[in-house]
Amino acid sequence: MNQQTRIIGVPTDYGANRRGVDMGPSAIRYAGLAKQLEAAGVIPTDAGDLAVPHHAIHDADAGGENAKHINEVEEVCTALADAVSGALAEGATPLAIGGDHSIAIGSMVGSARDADIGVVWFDAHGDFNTPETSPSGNVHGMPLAAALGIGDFEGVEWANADGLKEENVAIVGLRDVDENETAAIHDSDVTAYTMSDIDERGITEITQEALDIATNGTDGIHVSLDLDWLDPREAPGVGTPVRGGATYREAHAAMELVADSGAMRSLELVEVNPILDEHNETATLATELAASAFGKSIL
Ligand code: 4U7
Ligand code: MN
Ligand code: MN
Ligand code: MN
Repeated sequence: MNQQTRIIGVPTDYGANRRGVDMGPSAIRYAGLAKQLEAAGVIPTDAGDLAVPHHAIHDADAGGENAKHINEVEEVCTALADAVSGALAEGATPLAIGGDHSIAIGSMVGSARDADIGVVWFDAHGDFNTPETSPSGNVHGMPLAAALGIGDFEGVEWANADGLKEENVAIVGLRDVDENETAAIHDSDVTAYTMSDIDERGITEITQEALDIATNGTDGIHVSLDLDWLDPREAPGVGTPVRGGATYREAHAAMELVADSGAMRSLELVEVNPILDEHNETATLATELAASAFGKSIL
């Protein structure tokens, strides 16, 4: 029987500083996600969108300077964690579509609820801040630290991913990291690869090494794809673009290696901002990369 995948829409922007990323799920569906997944040979079902609390005046009421909208983020991530673990329990691979990257806390907590997991994190950014170190207070810059229970996140039950260890986390594609994040990444057992590592050793070797780290002794991996991992020329529709990112072919090559690993238990596509996009091309790219991660092949 073909693999089932369950699309879970998470239309939230509470973790980000830009409005519009909450429209990501619509844009990604409209770009043809279900068709792409079918082309990859998987059977998609769509669970619809999770309910996201409504705020009429979003920025005037951020609630908590150091971690803006943390209560809303908790509410959304708790619901997503249940949806992710529920899909897994029913034999479907959860595919969360965001939404800003704070949703990754929910994905990882849900994916690691009844299993030991690894994580491969494709991103321009470290997402390793804590409320204490964050220069912005935006939670989308904190999900890895949250899931690993670092700093202020230690013992924060809703945010900590129980079955995830630092030594099974690999970040790929870094090129914009805050000073405090650099120190925290060095202090941790997380492995991080910069764009320079990709320049020197090539996307295939780096991705394979990241997959080896994430699969080592685990039951499977969560793959987190922040579209700002790609170069802004390929993916202009993101809130925090950084020049010098992965090319179109490098991104596909990496996702094809993910598929070859046979280890992916959950996937998320985040940070697509349709307001900043050009003709929905970033959302379209997200659907194509998801297809590659699920094993779409040309011949
Ligand atoms: B994304 C930043 F300060 N590090 O913490 C921060 F540069 O999910 C950016 O990777 C975070 O897009 C980017 O706000 C979060 C900033
Ligand atoms: Mn608010
Ligand atoms: Mn990110
Ligand atoms: Mn990013």
